[in-house]
Amino acid sequence: MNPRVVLASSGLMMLPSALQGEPSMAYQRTFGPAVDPITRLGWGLGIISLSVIVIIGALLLGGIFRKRSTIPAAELPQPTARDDAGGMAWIYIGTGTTVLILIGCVVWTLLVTAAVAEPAGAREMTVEVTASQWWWSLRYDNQNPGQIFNTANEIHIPVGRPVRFELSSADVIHSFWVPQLAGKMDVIPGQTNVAWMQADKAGVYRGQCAAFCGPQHAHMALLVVAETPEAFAAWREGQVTESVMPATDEAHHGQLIFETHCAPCHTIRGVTPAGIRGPDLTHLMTRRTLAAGLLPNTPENLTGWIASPQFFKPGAHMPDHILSGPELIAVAAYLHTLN
Ligand code: HEC
Ligand SMILES: [Cu+2]
Repeated sequence: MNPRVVLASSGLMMLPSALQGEPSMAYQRTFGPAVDPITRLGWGLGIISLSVIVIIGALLLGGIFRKRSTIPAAELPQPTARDDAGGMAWIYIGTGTTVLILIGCVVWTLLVTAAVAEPAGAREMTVEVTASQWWWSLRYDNQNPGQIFNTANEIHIPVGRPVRFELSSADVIHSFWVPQLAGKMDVIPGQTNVAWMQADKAGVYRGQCAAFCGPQHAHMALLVVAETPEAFAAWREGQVTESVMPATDEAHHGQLIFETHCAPCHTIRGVTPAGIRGPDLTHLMTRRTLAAGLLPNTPENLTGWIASPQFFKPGAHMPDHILSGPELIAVAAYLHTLN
């Protein structure tokens, strides 16, 4: 069947209301320690620039609309040396003020940049982030190799602890930005940039690629879930585990179809270990969204996405698959077991 028909008949077209109803999607407006100085700087520079524009605009308008003398220029008294000196004084004052304001802005910017470059405390852990068109691959480092795991698009961090990020790109230039928690950092092919982030309050914070990286750039979001250290430890423990054999026949049938069609690109640890072109799906069902923040992770959206990723995200590097209806349902049933 035409995927559009499947989507329309399954209520998928009503995405916005589906998003609103999801309690976990209630984004919070609280910040980490790096954000206050950056926010103050942003507002400060904005207000200074705006004041300069307003003052210069007012002077310009004043000059344009000032009443002009009707006496012919030749009959005007010649300016004296004192008048000239007064005029020059204004030029010095104007230039001097401009230079001072600009130097002030530079110094302030440098101080803020230096202040937020490093966290106050020791960094809790390192997450390697690899940006691809148009999703985020995540690898949680650990001294114990058995504790290292991959996931995608949803970063979990413990509240109140600084986390280090090593950012690299698999294709073009991207930019890693979670505005409520930290400044932007470019993600550049062939280079590893380091950033850090700390959330002082539990919550779900939305991030977004902030450097135009192709047609689906706007749909390259990520979520940062900041949670208590206990909840984080529980999440991490779940993520480390390998996938278990599905219990039902249908899901098992779905797994076989997955191994044929999807394994070249997707890793499910314990089942299809080699796919790296698409997100790691080992614990897909623990994630809140699909396709880098594009769709809430509901059963309807998951089936719709497998049926036609190109309908939702034209140009995304996952092809539409020609699966029969029963095959589609079996694959979806299998993915539902990936907790
Ligand atoms: C050619 C490589 C490729 C193949 C084959 C492929 N995918 Fe994907 N898949 C991707 C890419 C790339 C993405 C990320 C798309 C994006 O968000 O831009 C993705 C995303 C997904 C997602 C969303 C994951 C998330 O966390 O957002 C699911 C679920 C998924 N694929 C399932 C499947 C299934 C099921 C199949 C087999 C029927 C399959 N894929 C076949 C490349 C592939
Ligand atoms: Cu981008």
